[in-house]
Amino acid sequence: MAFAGLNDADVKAALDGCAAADSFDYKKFFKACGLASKSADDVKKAFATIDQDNSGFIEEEELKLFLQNFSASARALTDKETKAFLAAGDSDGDGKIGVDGEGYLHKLRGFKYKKNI
Ligand SMILES: [Ca+2]
Repeated sequence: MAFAGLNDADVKAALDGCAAADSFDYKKFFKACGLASKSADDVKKAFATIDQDNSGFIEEEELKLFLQNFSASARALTDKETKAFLAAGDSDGDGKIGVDGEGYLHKLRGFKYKKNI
């Protein structure tokens, strides 16, 4: 089974969609791979895997290798992509992402987030 219980074909499609440098868009990617419609618990588990040093936060270096959690042969994100991705999920401006990935879910789901999960 693919990363975070996602469908292999969906993950492949999501990765294919951002194969070119600087084409990564987290909203597009989360939707394409199915992570956007997973429960908060599943997303939390997925982000816990990305937090490779178990610091409780996803730091820039970990985020840069985000795609490789989905496929070992995937590319690293460019600096530009990493910074944009980081800024999107960094709700308090401390330069890192909370390990639950909630910042992204809030943006993807808007106000429905709390009601639906
Ligand atoms: Ca970490």
